[in-house]
Amino acid sequence: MKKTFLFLAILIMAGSVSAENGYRLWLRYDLLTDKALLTAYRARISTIVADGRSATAAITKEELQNGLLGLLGKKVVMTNTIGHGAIVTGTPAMDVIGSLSLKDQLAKTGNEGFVIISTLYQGKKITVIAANSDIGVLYGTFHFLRLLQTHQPIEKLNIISSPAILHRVLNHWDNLNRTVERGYAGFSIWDWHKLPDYIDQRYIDYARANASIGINGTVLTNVNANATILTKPYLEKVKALADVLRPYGLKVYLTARFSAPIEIGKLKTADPLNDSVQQWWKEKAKEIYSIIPDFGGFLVKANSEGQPGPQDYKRNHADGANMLADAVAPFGGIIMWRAFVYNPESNDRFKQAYEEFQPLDGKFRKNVLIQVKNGPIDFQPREPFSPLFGAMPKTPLMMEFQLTQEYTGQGTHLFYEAPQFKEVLNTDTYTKGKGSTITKVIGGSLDNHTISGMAGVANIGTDINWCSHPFAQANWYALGRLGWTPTLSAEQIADEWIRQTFTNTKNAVAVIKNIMLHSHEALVNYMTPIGLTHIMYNGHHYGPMPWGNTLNRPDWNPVYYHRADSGGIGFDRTVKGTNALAQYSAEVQNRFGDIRSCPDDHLLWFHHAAWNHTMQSGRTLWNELCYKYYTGVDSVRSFIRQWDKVEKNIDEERFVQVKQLLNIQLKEAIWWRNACLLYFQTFSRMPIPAGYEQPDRTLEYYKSLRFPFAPGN
Ligand code: BDP
Repeated sequence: MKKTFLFLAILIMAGSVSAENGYRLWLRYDLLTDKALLTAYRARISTIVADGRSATAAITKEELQNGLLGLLGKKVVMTNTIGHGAIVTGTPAMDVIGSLSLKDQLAKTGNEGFVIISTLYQGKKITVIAANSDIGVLYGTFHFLRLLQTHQPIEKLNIISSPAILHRVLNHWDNLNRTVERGYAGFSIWDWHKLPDYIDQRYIDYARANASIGINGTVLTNVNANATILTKPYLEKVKALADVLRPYGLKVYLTARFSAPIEIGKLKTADPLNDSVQQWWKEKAKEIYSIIPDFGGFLVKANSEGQPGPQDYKRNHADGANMLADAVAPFGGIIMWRAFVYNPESNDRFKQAYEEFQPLDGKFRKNVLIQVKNGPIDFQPREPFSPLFGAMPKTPLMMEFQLTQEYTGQGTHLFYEAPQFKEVLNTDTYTKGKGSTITKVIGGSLDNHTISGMAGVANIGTDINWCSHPFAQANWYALGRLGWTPTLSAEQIADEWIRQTFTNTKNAVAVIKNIMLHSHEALVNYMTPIGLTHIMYNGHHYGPMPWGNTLNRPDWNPVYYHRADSGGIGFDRTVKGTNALAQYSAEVQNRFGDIRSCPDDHLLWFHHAAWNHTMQSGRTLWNELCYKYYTGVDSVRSFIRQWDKVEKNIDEERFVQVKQLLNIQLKEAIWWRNACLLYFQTFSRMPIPAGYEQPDRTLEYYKSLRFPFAPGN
C-alpha cells in the first residue's frame, strides 16, 4: 500500500501522470527530445522583442513565451534590446520592423497575413515575425511555433503567407439547451445558462486553438435555429463570448430563424417584402451591433427540412437573403445563406439546389454568400461535386464541409477528412474551361469576387479532448489549414498535425499518416462503394439500413438512392433518367454520362447498371461491390496492425483509446459490409465469391437491430 503511494508520488513529481488526455490539441509545446535540434534552436533563439499594446499583442507575447518555454525548456526573456537570436514580433509601427524594408512583402499579406524572415540587424542574426495588424502577428507567431513543433529548420526563413479565403468559419450546430445536433463529443461548449457572468476557460482555449490555424469566425448556434438567441438576454450572453473571442481574431455569427419577427417580434408575418418585417430586422441588426459592434452576420437555413423561409410567402431565396443583407450592411455584416434545400416534389433531390438557386445568380446583394455543401445530396462519404460550383459566377459561393462525422463513422471511426475535402477542392468544374477548379470558385479568383468563405460544421463538444475521437481533432485542424491555404495537400496537413499532436518520430509519423491518408477510401469502401449513397438508418443515421423504405418522404428513404432491383442498381441521372447531369458543364457530363467511361467510384451516382455490367476493373458490378466491401474491412484490419506498431512512440492513454476505437470501427465495418451485401444479394441473386469470409449473421438479424439512443440525433 505504502509502496504504491510512493510510486504514485514519484510519478506525479516526474510529471508523467500529467496524462495525455488530448485537451492540448496540437498546441502541446513539449520539450524537444531531439538533442541536436534543441541545441540548434536554442542557439538561434535567445530573446523576445515584442511590440503592441492590444489584447491580441499580449496574447502573442504570452503564446510565444509559453511555447518557447515548453519546447526549448528555457525561459526566453522579453527585452527591448535587439541582440543575436532575438525573435522580433510586431507591425511596421515598430521601429526595427519599419527599418527592415519589408514593405513589398507586407503589401502581399493583407490584413491577416504575415511575414517571417531570418535576417541580420546591425550585424545580429534575428528572426522577424511581422504583419500589418496585430492579428497577423499572432497568426505568424503560431506559424513560427508550428515550425518548431514540426522540427523545421529556422535558420533561413523567408515566408510570406496570407489566407486564400476571407471567411474561415466554424458552424456549431449547438442548441440553446446544450445538446448538439449531430454532435458526438458531448454537450455544447457554450454554457448559455451561466453566461454572461461565467467565462469558462474553454472559451479562451477554443479561441486560441482556432487562432492557431487561422479560423476567423464562428457561428455559435444551430442552423435549425431558435429565435430566442436574438432576444436581449441572449444577446448579452453572445456579447460575453464575442469579447472573449475577439482578441483571437474570431468574429461571432448567429443563425437567424426566418420566422423570428413573428416568434419574438409579435408581427403577423415574416414576409421579406413586408415593410414592417424589413424594419423589424433592421432594428434587430441595429440592436445587435450596438451590443456587439463587430458582429459577423447571419447564417440562414431557410425552406429546408421544415425551417421557415421566404417561400412560405411565395418569395424566393434572394428576397429572403437580401432583406437580411440590407439589415446588416450598414454595419459591415454578411449573410451566409445556405443552398441545402430539397423537397419531396422534385423528381431528384440531386437537382434541387441548382434549380432553386442557379436562376437567382446576380440577384443577391453584395454582402451575401451562398453556402453550398460540397456535394449535391448531403455530406455523404463520397459525392460528386455540387453542380452549383461554377454555375453562379455572379454570386460568391462558400464551401460547407462537415467536420462532425454524421455520415462517416460518427464518434467511433478514424476518418481523416482532408482527402475528402481535397477531392472536392481539386475538382475541375470546367465552367470557364479547363482549370476552373472548385478551389478557384470558392476562393473567388475564377469569377473575381472579393468575398469568399469556407465553413466546417464543428465536431467540438465538452469531451475532455474536444472532439471525442483522438483523430477527429485532425479534421478541425484541416479546416483551418485549408481555409488559409487550400493548395496544401492532405498529406502535408496530416504530417504537421501528427508531429504536433502525437510524435515527431519518423517511422511513427509515416505509419500514422498512412492510416490517415487511407481512411477515406477505406470508409467509402465499407460503407458506400461505387457511388452508393445515403443508405444509413433513419433519424440518428448510425449504421447501415439499405432496406429503409418506411418514411413518408421518398427522398428520406435509402431505397430512393440506390434503386436496386433484379436488373441492377444505381440512380439513372443521364438523359434517360432524371438528367441531373445536365446541370454540369459539357466536359463533366461527358465524363460521367457514358456508362463505359464513368469512373467506377461514381458509377451508381449516375447510372442504373446491370449486376453483370463490366467495371473498369474488369470485374462484374456485383463482384466489384463484394470486392470493395471486403477491401474496406481489410483496410481497417490493417489500420489495427499498423497502429500496434506505434505503441512505443506515443502516450499510453491515447494509444489505448484509439486501439479500442479501431476495434469498434472494425466491428462496424463488418456490419456495414454484411448488411449491405446480404440485402443487395436479394436482388442480384449472385453469390459472395468463394474465398471471402461469408457473413456469419442473416439479413433478418441485421434488419432487427435498433439503436433508440444513438447519439447526435
Ligand atoms: C443533415 C443533418 C441535419 C441537418 C441538415 C442541415 O442530418 O441534422 O440539420 O443536414 O445541414 O445532414 O441542415
